[in-house]
Amino acid sequence: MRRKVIAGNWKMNKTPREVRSILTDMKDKICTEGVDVLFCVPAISLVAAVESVKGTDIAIGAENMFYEEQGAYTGEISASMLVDAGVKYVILGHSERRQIFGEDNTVINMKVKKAIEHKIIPIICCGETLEQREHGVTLEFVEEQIRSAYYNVSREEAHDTIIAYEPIWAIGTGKVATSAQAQEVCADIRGCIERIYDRETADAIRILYGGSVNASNAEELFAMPDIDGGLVGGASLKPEFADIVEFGR
Ligand code: G2H
Repeated sequence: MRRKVIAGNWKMNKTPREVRSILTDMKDKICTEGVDVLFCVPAISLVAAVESVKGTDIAIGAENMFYEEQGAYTGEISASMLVDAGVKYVILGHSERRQIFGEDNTVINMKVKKAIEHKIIPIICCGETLEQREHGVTLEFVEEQIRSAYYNVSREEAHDTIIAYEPIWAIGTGKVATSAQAQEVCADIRGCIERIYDRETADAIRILYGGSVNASNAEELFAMPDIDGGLVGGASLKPEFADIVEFGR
């Protein structure tokens, strides 16, 4: 039985002061028993977020990081900086990073390896565009993203990683994938992990669904056998996030 993960992704929303105030308020309303709960917040608010949830089981994640250790990479943030700030997770390869900032599978693989090296749990995002879905190439496209992300990652290293399947056409659009559509791809991703490694690793890795998850659709999505929780954007900034967490317990 895999423990579910409910992760908020605040994207480029809220100032450090707002992050502190929202988390201070939310942390008492969220029950973390039996479920892993985390908030991924903008880099400038990571320290404030870690301080705000201190004393609870809520963890903080970053929304991105760079794959080099240190040096002349203006504007970037390293894995060691995240560790030092108390960050436990990092979202890698979100479609917004891929589409707006041009991150490709190779870059994402390098970031995955660097996060693992520093014992930060990567939440590796994948997902197809509407055009790809309509052309019937969803599974092969997502498989390619997964195979690349895990390139040169050992079975042991892969064990604690998390995958988030986020169909691009469902992100922030209010158009959620049906539970059957989400389950089909998540099951295929699990099959892909088994083909890369083995059954045990495939059974261990948590696969989340992301894309317009809210308190009305979370229960049905999380009941699917291969969906181990959610990467929640818009709804993670609202009080309904506590209800979404309840469906993961
Ligand atoms: C997908 C998701 C969070 P939203 O990007 O990663 O956002 O729930 O707003 O669609």
